[in-house]
Amino acid sequence: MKTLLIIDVQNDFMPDGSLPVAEGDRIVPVINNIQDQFDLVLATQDWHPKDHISFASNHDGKSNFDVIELHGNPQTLWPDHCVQGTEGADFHPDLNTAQFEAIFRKGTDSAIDSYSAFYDNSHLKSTGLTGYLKEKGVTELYLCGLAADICVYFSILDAFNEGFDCTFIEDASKALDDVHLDNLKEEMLAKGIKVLNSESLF
Ligand code: VGL
Ligand code: ZN
Repeated sequence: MKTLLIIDVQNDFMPDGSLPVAEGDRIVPVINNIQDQFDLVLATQDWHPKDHISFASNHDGKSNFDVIELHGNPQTLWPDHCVQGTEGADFHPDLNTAQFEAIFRKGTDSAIDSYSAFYDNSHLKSTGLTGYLKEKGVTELYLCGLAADICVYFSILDAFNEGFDCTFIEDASKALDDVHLDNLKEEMLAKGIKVLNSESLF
């Protein structure tokens, strides 16, 4: 079953949001256009409590984009974003959500961050997505969304490690840092993850 997993196409990651991804809004029509090419369409939302550990505002003396150590791993401190129930956490208003069979929310525990749709950053807790996909009989997984070099990338990596056949849809995604994404693309291709543009889905 051919499945599309749309990562974090939320207002706070749009150019006028609190953690803006340049041209993040440009992918919305691209994603709307490809949904009919899939048997199953799923989405994620970054969904943080206000006291979330990834917010610089919750650490005295720290600034946005500082990096601290958390559970032995580096943790970037972000501007407050995607706070549960706020407009910033909503999907972009033009994103067609009618076909979403399920929405998985992540980053809901104030004490741990979760870039991937599958696990938190320290692999302590699962979102249940692997079990859901396996029960549905999903084998081929196509991923897109925001930010390409953070949450999309870590979701692809976990999906690949869980044994799914993974494809990154490049023009339906935008990165916080394009140079970083170029390096990650090389890494993904070397592992056997496919990279394509949406036109090849038709
Ligand atoms: C994301 C940084 C912090 C993302 C989420 O969706 O890529 N990035 N939280
Ligand atoms: Zn977040």
